[in-house]
Amino acid sequence: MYELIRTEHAARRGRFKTVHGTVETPAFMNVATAAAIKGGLSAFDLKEIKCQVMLCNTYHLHLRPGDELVRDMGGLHRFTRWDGPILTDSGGFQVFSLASLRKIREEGVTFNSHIDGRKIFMGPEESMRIQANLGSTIAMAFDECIKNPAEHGYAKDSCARTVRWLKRCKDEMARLKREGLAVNPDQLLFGINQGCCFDDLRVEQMKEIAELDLDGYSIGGLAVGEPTEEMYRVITVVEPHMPKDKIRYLMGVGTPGNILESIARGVDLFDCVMPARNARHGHFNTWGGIINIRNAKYERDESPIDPQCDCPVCRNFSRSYIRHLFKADEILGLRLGVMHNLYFYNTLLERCRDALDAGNFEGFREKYSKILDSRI
Ligand code: PRF
Ligand code: ZN
Repeated sequence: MYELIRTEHAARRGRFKTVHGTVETPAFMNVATAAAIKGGLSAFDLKEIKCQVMLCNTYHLHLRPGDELVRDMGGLHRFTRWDGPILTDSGGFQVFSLASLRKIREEGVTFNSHIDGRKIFMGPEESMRIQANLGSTIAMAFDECIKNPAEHGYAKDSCARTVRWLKRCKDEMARLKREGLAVNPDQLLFGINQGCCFDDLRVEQMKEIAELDLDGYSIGGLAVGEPTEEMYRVITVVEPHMPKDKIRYLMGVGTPGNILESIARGVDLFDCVMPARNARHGHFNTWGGIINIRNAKYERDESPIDPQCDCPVCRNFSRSYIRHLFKADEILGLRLGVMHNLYFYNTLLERCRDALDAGNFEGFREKYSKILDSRI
Protein backbone atom coordinates (compact mmCIF):
# COMPACT_ATOMS: atom_id res chain seq x y z
CA MET A 1 0.00 0.00 0.00
CA TYR A 2 2.72 2.51 0.99
CA GLU A 3 5.68 2.59 -1.38
CA LEU A 4 8.80 4.46 -0.31
CA ILE A 5 10.24 6.02 -3.48
CA ARG A 6 13.28 7.87 -2.18
CA THR A 7 14.69 9.48 0.92
CA GLU A 8 16.82 12.51 1.74
CA HIS A 9 18.19 12.03 5.28
CA ALA A 10 14.98 11.26 7.26
CA ALA A 11 12.66 12.93 4.69
CA ARG A 12 10.61 10.55 2.54
CA ARG A 13 9.05 10.73 -0.92
CA GLY A 14 6.37 8.04 -1.21
CA ARG A 15 3.13 6.85 -2.72
CA PHE A 16 0.08 5.53 -0.86
CA LYS A 17 -2.37 3.42 -2.87
CA THR A 18 -6.00 3.17 -1.74
CA VAL A 19 -9.23 1.97 -3.38
CA HIS A 20 -10.19 5.64 -3.83
CA GLY A 21 -6.96 6.62 -5.57
CA THR A 22 -3.25 7.12 -4.99
CA VAL A 23 -1.85 9.74 -2.62
CA GLU A 24 1.54 11.18 -3.54
CA THR A 25 3.41 11.91 -0.30
CA PRO A 26 4.31 14.05 1.55
CA ALA A 27 0.69 15.28 1.38
CA PHE A 28 -1.65 17.69 3.13
CA MET A 29 -5.22 16.59 3.90
CA ASN A 30 -7.95 19.22 3.55
CA VAL A 31 -10.24 19.44 6.60
CA ALA A 32 -14.00 19.05 6.03
CA THR A 33 -15.05 18.48 9.66
CA ALA A 34 -18.79 18.12 9.02
CA ALA A 35 -18.39 16.84 5.43
CA ALA A 36 -17.88 20.37 4.08
CA ILE A 37 -14.82 22.62 3.90
CA LYS A 38 -15.62 25.68 6.03
CA GLY A 39 -15.93 28.71 3.78
CA GLY A 40 -18.27 27.00 1.34
CA LEU A 41 -16.08 24.73 -0.80
CA SER A 42 -17.57 21.62 -2.41
CA ALA A 43 -16.07 18.43 -3.81
CA PHE A 44 -15.83 20.17 -7.21
CA ASP A 45 -13.74 22.97 -5.69
CA LEU A 46 -11.39 20.44 -4.06
CA LYS A 47 -10.40 19.20 -7.53
CA GLU A 48 -9.48 22.79 -8.50
CA ILE A 49 -7.18 23.31 -5.52
CA LYS A 50 -5.03 20.15 -5.87
CA CYS A 51 -6.59 18.41 -2.85
CA GLN A 52 -5.56 14.76 -2.58
CA VAL A 53 -7.34 13.71 0.61
CA MET A 54 -10.41 15.04 2.42
CA LEU A 55 -10.62 14.68 6.22
CA CYS A 56 -13.94 14.38 8.08
CA ASN A 57 -14.79 13.93 11.75
CA THR A 58 -16.50 10.96 13.33
CA TYR A 59 -17.63 12.98 16.34
CA HIS A 60 -19.39 15.72 14.31
CA LEU A 61 -21.00 13.41 11.76
CA HIS A 62 -22.24 11.05 14.49
CA LEU A 63 -23.98 13.98 16.21
CA ARG A 64 -25.27 15.53 12.96
CA PRO A 65 -26.66 14.25 10.59
CA GLY A 66 -25.94 10.83 12.19
CA ASP A 67 -23.69 8.15 10.72
CA GLU A 68 -26.64 5.84 10.00
CA LEU A 69 -28.13 8.50 7.75
CA VAL A 70 -24.80 8.85 5.92
CA ARG A 71 -24.68 5.04 5.54
CA ASP A 72 -28.24 5.02 4.15
CA MET A 73 -27.21 7.75 1.67
CA GLY A 74 -24.43 5.45 0.43
CA GLY A 75 -21.50 6.61 2.61
CA LEU A 76 -19.42 9.80 2.66
CA HIS A 77 -18.18 9.51 -0.92
CA ARG A 78 -21.65 9.37 -2.38
CA PHE A 79 -23.01 11.90 0.13
CA THR A 80 -20.35 14.58 -0.55
CA ARG A 81 -19.56 13.61 -4.17
CA TRP A 82 -15.83 13.58 -3.35
CA ASP A 83 -14.51 10.42 -5.02
CA GLY A 84 -10.90 10.63 -3.75
CA PRO A 85 -9.51 9.27 -0.48
CA ILE A 86 -11.27 10.31 2.75
CA LEU A 87 -9.76 9.99 6.22
CA THR A 88 -12.06 10.10 9.24
CA ASP A 89 -10.66 11.09 12.61
CA SER A 90 -11.91 8.80 15.36
CA GLY A 91 -13.68 11.20 17.69
CA GLY A 92 -11.00 10.67 20.33
CA PHE A 93 -9.53 14.14 19.97
CA GLN A 94 -12.85 15.97 19.50
CA VAL A 95 -14.43 14.34 22.55
CA PHE A 96 -11.52 15.74 24.55
CA SER A 97 -11.49 19.18 22.94
CA LEU A 98 -15.21 19.94 22.36
CA ALA A 99 -17.50 17.89 24.57
CA SER A 100 -18.24 18.70 28.22
CA LEU A 101 -18.69 16.59 31.39
CA ARG A 102 -16.39 13.88 30.13
CA LYS A 103 -15.89 10.68 32.05
CA ILE A 104 -13.19 8.26 30.88
CA ARG A 105 -13.43 4.59 31.78
CA GLU A 106 -11.84 1.45 30.37
CA GLU A 107 -14.87 0.88 28.11
CA GLY A 108 -14.77 4.39 26.60
CA VAL A 109 -15.85 7.97 27.22
CA THR A 110 -19.21 9.39 28.32
CA PHE A 111 -19.73 13.03 27.40
CA ASN A 112 -22.28 15.70 26.63
CA SER A 113 -22.77 16.79 23.02
CA HIS A 114 -21.53 20.34 22.31
CA ILE A 115 -24.61 20.81 20.11
CA ASP A 116 -27.57 19.95 22.34
CA GLY A 117 -25.99 18.70 25.57
CA ARG A 118 -27.33 15.18 25.10
CA LYS A 119 -25.37 12.43 26.86
CA ILE A 120 -23.37 10.16 24.55
CA PHE A 121 -21.05 7.19 25.02
CA MET A 122 -18.18 6.49 22.64
CA GLY A 123 -15.55 3.80 22.92
CA PRO A 124 -13.36 1.98 20.41
CA GLU A 125 -16.22 -0.22 19.12
CA GLU A 126 -18.63 2.72 18.72
CA SER A 127 -15.98 4.75 16.87
CA MET A 128 -15.29 1.85 14.47
CA ARG A 129 -19.02 1.26 13.85
CA ILE A 130 -19.54 4.95 13.09
CA GLN A 131 -16.53 5.05 10.74
CA ALA A 132 -17.73 1.83 9.06
CA ASN A 133 -21.08 3.55 8.41
CA LEU A 134 -19.31 6.64 7.04
CA GLY A 135 -17.34 4.40 4.67
CA SER A 136 -14.14 6.44 4.76
CA THR A 137 -10.99 5.23 3.02
CA ILE A 138 -9.01 5.45 6.26
CA ALA A 139 -10.39 5.10 9.79
CA MET A 140 -8.43 6.37 12.78
CA ALA A 141 -8.17 4.44 16.03
CA PHE A 142 -10.01 5.77 19.09
CA ASP A 143 -7.42 7.38 21.38
CA GLU A 144 -7.05 9.75 24.28
CA CYS A 145 -5.18 12.92 23.38
CA ILE A 146 -3.50 13.65 26.72
CA LYS A 147 -3.60 17.31 27.72
CA ASN A 148 -0.34 19.19 28.06
CA PRO A 149 1.26 19.39 30.55
CA ALA A 150 0.38 16.09 32.21
CA GLU A 151 1.80 14.00 35.03
CA HIS A 152 3.98 11.07 34.01
CA GLY A 153 1.83 8.60 35.94
CA TYR A 154 -1.40 9.74 34.30
CA ALA A 155 0.20 9.76 30.83
CA LYS A 156 1.56 6.23 31.35
CA ASP A 157 -1.85 4.81 32.29
CA SER A 158 -3.58 6.71 29.48
CA CYS A 159 -1.06 5.43 26.90
CA ALA A 160 -1.53 1.85 28.01
CA ARG A 161 -5.32 2.28 27.71
CA THR A 162 -4.96 3.82 24.23
CA VAL A 163 -3.03 0.68 23.20
CA ARG A 164 -5.79 -1.57 24.60
CA TRP A 165 -8.36 0.58 22.77
CA LEU A 166 -6.36 0.21 19.55
CA LYS A 167 -6.48 -3.60 19.80
CA ARG A 168 -10.25 -3.40 20.33
CA CYS A 169 -10.52 -1.10 17.25
CA LYS A 170 -8.62 -3.62 15.15
CA ASP A 171 -10.82 -6.52 16.31
CA GLU A 172 -14.05 -4.56 15.80
CA MET A 173 -13.09 -3.42 12.30
CA ALA A 174 -12.28 -7.04 11.36
CA ARG A 175 -15.69 -8.13 12.69
CA LEU A 176 -17.57 -5.36 10.83
CA LYS A 177 -15.87 -6.33 7.56
CA ARG A 178 -16.45 -10.06 8.15
CA GLU A 179 -20.15 -9.49 8.79
CA GLY A 180 -20.56 -7.23 5.75
CA LEU A 181 -21.32 -4.16 7.91
CA ALA A 182 -18.65 -1.84 6.46
CA VAL A 183 -19.76 0.56 3.70
CA ASN A 184 -16.13 0.34 2.46
CA PRO A 185 -14.99 -3.29 2.77
CA ASP A 186 -11.40 -2.14 2.09
CA GLN A 187 -11.36 0.44 4.89
CA LEU A 188 -7.88 0.98 6.35
CA LEU A 189 -6.96 1.50 10.01
CA PHE A 190 -4.23 3.81 11.36
CA GLY A 191 -2.92 3.57 14.94
CA ILE A 192 -2.02 6.64 16.99
CA ASN A 193 1.10 7.26 19.08
CA GLN A 194 0.53 9.17 22.34
CA GLY A 195 2.69 9.84 25.40
CA CYS A 196 2.61 13.57 25.94
CA CYS A 197 6.19 14.95 25.95
CA PHE A 198 7.65 11.92 27.75
CA ASP A 199 10.22 10.24 25.52
CA ASP A 200 10.10 6.90 27.38
CA LEU A 201 6.30 6.66 27.03
CA ARG A 202 6.33 7.74 23.38
CA VAL A 203 8.96 5.16 22.41
CA GLU A 204 7.46 2.30 24.43
CA GLN A 205 3.96 2.97 23.07
CA MET A 206 5.26 3.23 19.49
CA LYS A 207 7.08 -0.12 19.79
CA GLU A 208 3.89 -1.77 21.04
CA ILE A 209 1.63 -0.48 18.29
CA ALA A 210 4.23 -1.10 15.55
CA GLU A 211 3.73 -4.83 16.20
CA LEU A 212 0.03 -4.66 15.32
CA ASP A 213 0.79 -4.36 11.59
CA LEU A 214 -1.64 -1.51 10.94
CA ASP A 215 -2.10 0.28 7.60
CA GLY A 216 -0.47 3.48 8.85
CA TYR A 217 0.87 5.16 11.97
CA SER A 218 0.14 8.61 13.30
CA ILE A 219 1.66 10.81 15.95
CA GLY A 220 -1.09 12.40 18.04
CA GLY A 221 -0.99 14.52 21.16
CA LEU A 222 1.27 17.19 19.65
CA ALA A 223 0.54 20.83 18.79
CA VAL A 224 -1.56 20.96 21.95
CA GLY A 225 0.25 23.84 23.63
CA GLU A 226 3.79 22.51 24.03
CA PRO A 227 6.69 24.61 22.68
CA THR A 228 7.44 23.94 19.00
CA GLU A 229 10.92 22.67 19.86
CA GLU A 230 9.34 20.03 22.15
CA MET A 231 7.14 18.89 19.25
CA TYR A 232 10.16 18.52 16.94
CA ARG A 233 12.04 16.68 19.68
CA VAL A 234 9.21 14.15 20.18
CA ILE A 235 8.96 13.49 16.43
CA THR A 236 12.73 12.94 16.27
CA VAL A 237 12.60 10.53 19.23
CA VAL A 238 9.64 8.48 17.96
CA GLU A 239 10.49 8.35 14.25
CA PRO A 240 13.21 5.65 14.39
CA HIS A 241 10.63 3.29 15.96
CA MET A 242 7.97 3.82 13.28
CA PRO A 243 7.80 1.09 10.60
CA LYS A 244 9.71 2.24 7.50
CA ASP A 245 7.25 0.54 5.15
CA LYS A 246 4.14 2.29 6.52
CA ILE A 247 2.80 5.80 5.98
CA ARG A 248 3.26 8.29 8.88
CA TYR A 249 0.78 11.00 9.79
CA LEU A 250 1.32 13.95 12.15
CA MET A 251 -2.14 14.94 13.39
CA GLY A 252 -3.28 18.56 13.40
CA VAL A 253 -0.01 20.19 12.25
CA GLY A 254 0.54 22.99 11.37
CA THR A 255 2.18 26.11 9.91
CA PRO A 256 4.10 25.80 6.62
CA GLY A 257 7.33 25.96 8.65
CA ASN A 258 6.11 23.19 11.00
CA ILE A 259 5.30 21.02 7.97
CA LEU A 260 8.73 21.52 6.34
CA GLU A 261 10.50 20.75 9.63
CA SER A 262 8.35 17.64 10.21
CA ILE A 263 8.91 16.30 6.68
CA ALA A 264 12.64 16.68 7.37
CA ARG A 265 12.05 14.47 10.45
CA GLY A 266 10.30 11.70 8.50
CA VAL A 267 6.56 12.56 8.40
CA ASP A 268 4.44 11.86 5.26
CA LEU A 269 0.92 13.16 5.99
CA PHE A 270 -0.54 16.29 7.60
CA ASP A 271 -3.86 17.95 8.30
CA CYS A 272 -4.70 21.24 9.94
CA VAL A 273 -7.61 23.65 10.26
CA MET A 274 -5.15 26.56 10.22
CA PRO A 275 -5.10 27.49 6.49
CA ALA A 276 -8.90 27.60 6.26
CA ARG A 277 -9.30 29.32 9.64
CA ASN A 278 -6.62 31.93 8.85
CA ALA A 279 -8.25 32.58 5.48
CA ARG A 280 -11.60 33.25 7.13
CA HIS A 281 -9.82 35.91 9.22
CA GLY A 282 -8.27 37.49 6.13
CA HIS A 283 -4.80 36.06 6.79
CA PHE A 284 -3.40 34.69 3.53
CA ASN A 285 -0.33 32.54 2.94
CA THR A 286 2.05 33.74 0.24
CA TRP A 287 5.52 32.61 -0.85
CA GLY A 288 6.86 35.73 0.87
CA GLY A 289 5.00 35.27 4.18
CA ILE A 290 1.51 35.89 5.62
CA ILE A 291 -0.47 38.99 4.61
CA ASN A 292 -3.59 40.53 6.23
CA ILE A 293 -5.95 41.51 3.44
CA ARG A 294 -7.74 44.08 5.63
CA ASN A 295 -4.58 46.22 5.66
CA ALA A 296 -5.23 49.69 4.18
CA LYS A 297 -2.25 49.36 1.85
CA TYR A 298 -4.23 46.87 -0.28
CA GLU A 299 -7.16 49.25 -0.86
CA ARG A 300 -6.14 50.08 -4.43
CA ASP A 301 -3.82 47.14 -5.04
CA GLU A 302 -4.55 45.52 -8.40
CA SER A 303 -2.17 42.58 -7.89
CA PRO A 304 -3.41 39.14 -6.82
CA ILE A 305 -3.11 37.83 -3.22
CA ASP A 306 0.21 36.26 -4.26
CA PRO A 307 1.81 37.13 -7.63
CA GLN A 308 3.63 33.75 -7.43
CA CYS A 309 0.38 31.78 -7.03
CA ASP A 310 -1.56 30.34 -9.96
CA CYS A 311 -4.69 29.31 -8.03
CA PRO A 312 -8.12 30.12 -9.52
CA VAL A 313 -8.41 33.12 -7.14
CA CYS A 314 -5.01 34.64 -7.95
CA ARG A 315 -5.58 34.11 -11.67
CA ASN A 316 -8.73 36.27 -11.53
CA PHE A 317 -9.10 38.62 -8.56
CA SER A 318 -7.21 41.56 -7.09
CA ARG A 319 -6.26 42.25 -3.48
CA SER A 320 -8.40 45.37 -3.76
CA TYR A 321 -11.51 43.35 -4.64
CA ILE A 322 -10.94 40.66 -1.98
CA ARG A 323 -10.24 43.33 0.66
CA HIS A 324 -13.57 44.93 -0.25
CA LEU A 325 -15.36 41.58 0.12
CA PHE A 326 -13.91 41.19 3.64
CA LYS A 327 -14.76 44.76 4.63
CA ALA A 328 -18.33 44.31 3.34
CA ASP A 329 -18.72 40.90 5.03
CA GLU A 330 -19.52 39.23 1.73
CA ILE A 331 -19.28 35.43 2.06
CA LEU A 332 -17.49 35.32 -1.30
CA GLY A 333 -14.45 36.78 0.46
CA LEU A 334 -14.31 33.74 2.79
CA ARG A 335 -14.71 31.31 -0.06
CA LEU A 336 -11.98 32.88 -2.21
CA GLY A 337 -9.65 33.20 0.76
CA VAL A 338 -10.06 29.55 1.76
CA MET A 339 -9.55 28.43 -1.84
CA HIS A 340 -6.29 30.35 -2.05
CA ASN A 341 -4.88 29.18 1.30
CA LEU A 342 -5.71 25.50 0.71
CA TYR A 343 -4.26 25.71 -2.79
CA PHE A 344 -1.16 27.24 -1.23
CA TYR A 345 -0.81 24.34 1.25
CA ASN A 346 -1.45 21.69 -1.42
CA THR A 347 1.10 23.40 -3.68
CA LEU A 348 3.62 23.67 -0.83
CA LEU A 349 3.45 19.89 -0.39
CA GLU A 350 3.70 19.39 -4.15
CA ARG A 351 6.84 21.50 -4.18
CA CYS A 352 8.23 19.44 -1.30
CA ARG A 353 7.67 16.31 -3.39
CA ASP A 354 9.36 17.94 -6.40
CA ALA A 355 12.31 18.96 -4.21
CA LEU A 356 12.58 15.40 -2.84
CA ASP A 357 12.45 14.01 -6.40
CA ALA A 358 15.26 16.39 -7.36
CA GLY A 359 17.29 15.57 -4.21
CA ASN A 360 17.06 19.17 -3.04
CA PHE A 361 14.64 19.10 -0.12
CA GLU A 362 17.28 20.43 2.30
CA GLY A 363 17.78 23.52 0.17
CA PHE A 364 14.03 24.00 -0.18
CA ARG A 365 13.46 23.72 3.58
CA GLU A 366 16.27 26.17 4.35
CA LYS A 367 14.93 28.68 1.87
CA TYR A 368 11.31 28.61 3.05
CA SER A 369 10.99 27.25 6.61
CA LYS A 370 11.15 30.63 8.36
CA ILE A 371 9.92 32.99 5.65
CA LEU A 372 6.59 31.23 5.08
CA ASP A 373 5.60 31.67 8.75
CA SER A 374 6.57 35.35 8.88
CA ARG A 375 3.95 38.12 8.86
CA ILE A 376 4.50 40.79 6.22
N1 PRF B 1 -5.75 12.32 18.27
C1 PRF B 1 -6.73 12.28 17.32
N2 PRF B 1 -6.94 13.31 16.48
C2 PRF B 1 -6.15 14.39 16.59
C3 PRF B 1 -5.12 14.50 17.54
C4 PRF B 1 -4.90 13.41 18.45
O1 PRF B 1 -4.03 13.40 19.32
C5 PRF B 1 -4.53 15.75 17.37
C6 PRF B 1 -3.42 16.34 18.15
N3 PRF B 1 -2.78 17.41 17.50
C7 PRF B 1 -5.21 16.38 16.30
N4 PRF B 1 -6.18 15.54 15.86
N5 PRF B 1 -7.52 11.20 17.23
ZN1 ZN C 1 -3.72 32.03 -4.95
